[in-house]
Parts: sequence; structure tokens; C-alpha cells
Amino acid sequence: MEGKNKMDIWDSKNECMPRQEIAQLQLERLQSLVNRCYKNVAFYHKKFDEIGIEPEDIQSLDDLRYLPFTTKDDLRNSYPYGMFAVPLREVVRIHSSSGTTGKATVVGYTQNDISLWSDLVARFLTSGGVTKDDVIQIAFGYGLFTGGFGLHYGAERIGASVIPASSGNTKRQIQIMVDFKTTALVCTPSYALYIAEVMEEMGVDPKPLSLKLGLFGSEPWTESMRKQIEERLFISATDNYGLSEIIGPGVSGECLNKNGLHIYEDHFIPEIIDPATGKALPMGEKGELVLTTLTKEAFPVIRYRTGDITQLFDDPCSCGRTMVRMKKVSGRTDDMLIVRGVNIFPSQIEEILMGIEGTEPHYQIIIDRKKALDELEIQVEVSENIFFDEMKKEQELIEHIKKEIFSGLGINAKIKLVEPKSIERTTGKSKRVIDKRQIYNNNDIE
Ligand code: DLL
Repeated sequence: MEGKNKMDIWDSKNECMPRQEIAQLQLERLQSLVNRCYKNVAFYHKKFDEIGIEPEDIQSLDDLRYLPFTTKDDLRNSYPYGMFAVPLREVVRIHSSSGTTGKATVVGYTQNDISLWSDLVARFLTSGGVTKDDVIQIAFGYGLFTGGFGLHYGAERIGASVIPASSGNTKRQIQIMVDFKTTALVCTPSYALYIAEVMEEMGVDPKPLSLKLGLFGSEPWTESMRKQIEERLFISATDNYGLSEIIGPGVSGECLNKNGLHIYEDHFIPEIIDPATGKALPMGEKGELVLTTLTKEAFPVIRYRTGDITQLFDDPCSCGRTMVRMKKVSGRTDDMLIVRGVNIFPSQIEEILMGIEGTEPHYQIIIDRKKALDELEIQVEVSENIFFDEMKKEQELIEHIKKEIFSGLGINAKIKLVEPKSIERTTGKSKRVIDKRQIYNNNDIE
């Protein structure tokens, strides 16, 4: 990359559109969306009638706030096809969200939706540095999860050479990377870190490899995690974001300035709301991201509450794209841990741990309730060379982490140092938190 201004843009006509034109386009598309939803989706028809809104009432972008939210529960209640806006015969693809926090939701795509999806993925692949000359290894699961197929079609759209490796079988991934001269890796950030670790075990030096780019997403990751991955794999890593309910990957992505993810506003309207009150917040404030799809045919959604916490900002980016950006997602509203009344996000703990020498970027947060009091335990892996070296050193490290957690979060945590590689690795999204309080609750119900 010779200077930041030389970055390629996949669709400069739309990605660099003047803000006024974006707003005009959004309004036209919003009006058409509202019409389509009212006409074709019983759920929206009923909701609009209930609150006394007709499609013609939407006269400006500000009127969006009068429209009802759509929640994950709404989608679940219409399982499997209740929210589709076209007959099934026009649907050419069906995906489903992972369902880790409840019953899965089912999403559909028309041929036009698939084409749009490929273009949006091509946008963030391009902004992350991928070109048709790249050999791109897709280590996301292929299947109902949108990661594998979403990235696959986008990479083909660019004309890159796609290796549909899928996730898992890590040694084989690395062998492929070496033999096929992979230049770009696509997976979750936690899997990228695991790949780096297995490379070390196999004695594969990442430095002379052809690998130069990493495009990671599908789970939250901190700046410190980015640094670790970049240094260990000798790559430049960018973040991309999306969710099945909206389209899959391709809602937003970073450019090589790595300063926020450009949201593809010609196809999605982002809002930030206060998750407690549902009130829209002004630009720059932190809250829950709400997204409206403007052009999706099979599965349009109005004001979908993503549960993801971020901030929007609209200062210009030197790459030339004019779309608003969102900060890296710092967590989900339902990920927020309330420990003895203190609100904590796992990403805050990650940020603190990453800054402490002698620890590895692998940790687990365990919350339990003993005698009506919440207890927070953080298990942290330590680097190979320091573990059990000296009891005194170990104790010092524990005290140091405790102190940092207390000064950062205002909470006393129990710190447990665990052996290198003892925390379970993942080939997909990582699970950092074990909340035993919830386990008890579930058992109570059963
Ligand atoms: O994870 C879509 C995706 C695939 C995005 C591949 C990027 C790359 P779901 O399985 O429906 O879809 O999960 C969506 O994952 O609401 C966020 O909580 C989280 N998430 C996705 N991307 C990011 C990211 C895919 N870059 C849920 N940073 C979302 C933080 C992310 N969280």
C-alpha cells in the first residue's frame, strides 16, 4: 500500500456519494420499503395499524423514528417464514442464525439479494486491501451460518482466487496456507489467533509466508487483539461487521485507515438508541445499533434492534468514502454482565488483560453467586516461560492483574492463572463468559 490515498474503492459511485444524495436516496428507498412491508408482511401490516401509521406518513428520514422496532423475538415468533416479503418460489437461498441465545431465526434471499450481498462483501474486501490478485482462504463455516457463503460470493465477485477451506482442521488450514500461497485470511479474530498458535507448534514461521491480509469479523475484538494478531501473523487486519437478520457479513467494514467501519448507508439506515428507553441518540453517542434494510427483497426489516453496542461518527475519512462509520462493536446489550451492580463488558476485561505482560490473549470469565453475592473469576493463560517459575512471581502477577481490574472496572475479581493452552480454543465465535448464575436459573425452570 503506497500511501493512504491510493486505496481502491469497489463501488466509488455509491461509496463516495455526497451526503445530501445519500439522504435523498435513503428517503426514496425507505418509502418504497415501508410500502412493501405494509403490503407483503402481515407482521408489519398489523404493527402499523396498531400504532395508526400508513406508509404515506413517511415524508422525511426523521419520520423513521415513528416506525416500530423489530426485535429478535418478533423474528422468532414468525419462525420460519412469517417475515418473508416474497413468495418462497422467489427465494433462492435460506440461511439461519446460530441460535446461541435462543431459537434460531431463518432468513431468505432472492437472486437480487444474493447479488447485492456479493457486492457489499466485495466493498469491505476491497477496503481491507483484497484485489483480484489475491488468494483468499475462507475459514468461516460453510452452511447455515452466513460467514462462509457470504464471504465466498463476495471474493468471487472481486475475482480473487477463493479457497473455500471452511472452519476447523487447523493444521490442514496452515498446510493449505503454505502450499497454496494464501495472501488473505478470512475468519473470526479468535480463530486467527488460534491459527497463529498452531503455526508456532508446527514450527511454521509466518514471516516468509505469502499471507499479508486478514479480514476478521463475526465477534467482538479489541484493538489490542488486533495488534497481537497482526504481529503474530505478519499481516494487516481489518474488521467487518454484519448479522444474519440484516444480510450477513457486509453491513459495514473498515478501510486500511482502521478507524471505524464504513456502514453501507445506501442499503441500510443505522441509528443508535438508548437500549433502556428506545430513544434515538445523537451522532457520537454510545448505545445500541438499530438497522433498517432499504433494498432487501426477501427479508426486509424495519428498525431491527441488533443488541450490538457501538457509536456512529460522520467526520470524513481520508479514504474518500462518505458513509458514516461505526466504532468497533464493544459488546452486546445481552453480554453486559452486572456483577454486584457494576456493569461490565467482556471487552473491557480483554483490553486490560492484553496490556499486562506475561499473559496470553486467552481468558475466560466465570461468574457465580455465593451466599447472595456475585463473584467474578477471571482465568487467564500465562505465557509458557513464566508459568510456575517461581511462586512469588506468580503471586505478583495475580496481584498486578487484580489491581488493574480494580482500577479499570472498580470491582474485585478473583484471578486464576492457568497453564498455557488450557482454555478451549474455537474455530468460530469464542465463548468468553460462563455465567453460572444463569445456569442455576435455567435449572430452576427445568
Ligand atoms: O456473524 C455475520 C458475519 C459473518 C459477520 C462473518 C462478519 C463476518 P450472526 O451469526 O447472525 O452473523 O451474528 C451476528 O455477531 O449481532 C454481533 O453481535 C456479532 N458480530 C458480527 N460481526 C462483528 C464484529 C454473523 N465485526 C452477531 N464485531 C452480531 C463485533 C460482531 N461483533
